[in-house]
Amino acid sequence: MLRCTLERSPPERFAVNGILLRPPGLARETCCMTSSRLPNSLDSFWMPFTPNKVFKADPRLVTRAEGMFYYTPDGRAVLDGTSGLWCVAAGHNQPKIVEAIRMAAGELDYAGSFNMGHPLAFEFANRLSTLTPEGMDRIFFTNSGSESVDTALKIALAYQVARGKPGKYRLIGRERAYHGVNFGGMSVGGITRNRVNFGPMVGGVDHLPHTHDITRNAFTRGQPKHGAEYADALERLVLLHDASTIAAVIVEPVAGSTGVLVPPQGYLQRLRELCTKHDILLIFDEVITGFGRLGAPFGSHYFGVKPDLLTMAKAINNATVPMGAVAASREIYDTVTSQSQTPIELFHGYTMTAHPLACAAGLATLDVFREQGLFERAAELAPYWEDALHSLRDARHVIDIRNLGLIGGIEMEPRAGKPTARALEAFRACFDAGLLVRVTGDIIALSPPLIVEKTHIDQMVDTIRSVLQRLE
Ligand code: PXG
Ligand code: PLP
Repeated sequence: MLRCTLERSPPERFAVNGILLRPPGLARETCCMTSSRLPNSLDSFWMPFTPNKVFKADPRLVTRAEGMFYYTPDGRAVLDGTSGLWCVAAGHNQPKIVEAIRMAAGELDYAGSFNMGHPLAFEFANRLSTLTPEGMDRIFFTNSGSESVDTALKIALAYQVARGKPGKYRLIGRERAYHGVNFGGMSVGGITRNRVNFGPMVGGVDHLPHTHDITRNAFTRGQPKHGAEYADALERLVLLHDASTIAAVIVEPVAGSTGVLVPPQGYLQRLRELCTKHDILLIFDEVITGFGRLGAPFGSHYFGVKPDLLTMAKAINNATVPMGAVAASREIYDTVTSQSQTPIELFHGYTMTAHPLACAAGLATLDVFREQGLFERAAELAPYWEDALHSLRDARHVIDIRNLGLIGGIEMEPRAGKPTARALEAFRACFDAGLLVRVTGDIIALSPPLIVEKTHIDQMVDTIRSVLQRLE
């Protein structure tokens, strides 16, 4: 196990497993310049979605990455089973993407997009619009998935106003959904812990039921057979609120963060039919399912269901520079821009919208996806991935396994009276055994870079099997 200790009295020293890593006396400024040098303190960084005290008492640091691997300060390779946080689709430190960022940084460090522009923004939007579902070719840039979600919700509301239906203001999310952490996304989201301490949320929000149904669907390969009828709950919300008050429904095509919930066969199609029937916009949150994760450009292509708005982030530029985007249908863009009562049609945007470095990285990323055929590769590997994951069916503690494209979820029986404890221990044990997994609840989630080899998949499954065997 990696053990980092910090000695406070000068000279400050940082040790991993007892090995002193930073020579005493090294200037503080030098120390902070690259990620390969270790910090002189872990105190100031308030870490997101992390038990800060626990982490800082027993930190796990990585200082370098390449291809399928992270490297710890002592040079140990850790196989990345999660593409970072579902985002490094083309593998780490992809040379072409790194070079594109270097070049862009030396040419145009920053340019805003309020009333001015730079070529990379338009070029990247044009390129992205060739990848999005047909007709969804108007692109609004943000800096994260959370911002993409809030942007999409605001566009949905602005569209209803622009078409003369301001009474259509309700937003429908789903239980167990993750739509980021900003107020809009948190409100339509359905993960209780992410909501409880943050007040009354955005008004006019309701939720569909989630589709997780382990009693009927456990150990399904791919899309479960049972549960398309969960979409019919929208009819009940329409009865309750009336369609004339509902602006949009937002769902993740495959719910990722909550623990890999694959949509039942026919569910998304049914939801699309009901939204169309009741004149409600459908938003697909494709922050995870976008960019080849399912072996197609977007989940929309994979499922053959077209939303009206589509959010993306993460793999948009291989997670090298913070960026997200919303793709809107031509109809939505045209309505909002032509019906506006004011010169500015949408009062929304970010200082960093379409940052030059993010766009340059995005253009290079799309090149890499195409040159290496990574979406096709994901589709070709998916059956091997499915077989490998389901070989863990008889592993200790496992009560369900789910998969689609290059996504996998392994659900464990929670330890009596201590939910999530087993998963957290599994995470630590896997890391120490050289494998990065993600855990949520008592579920191990996997989403390797699309460059993954079969030998890596075997290593993931072998490591997880032996970790589960040892775990109480
Ligand atoms: N929508 C969806 C569907 C997501 O999965 C967001 C929005 C928010 O994106 P940002 O970029 O603001 O984080 C997400 C993010 C995990 C994990 O381990 C998942 C996410 C983020 C961090 C960790 O499951 N999803
Ligand atoms: N807060 C203040 C005081 C600001 O001036 C701005 C932007 O100008 C923001 C927040 C929003 O920042 P961003 O555009 O990066 O989302």
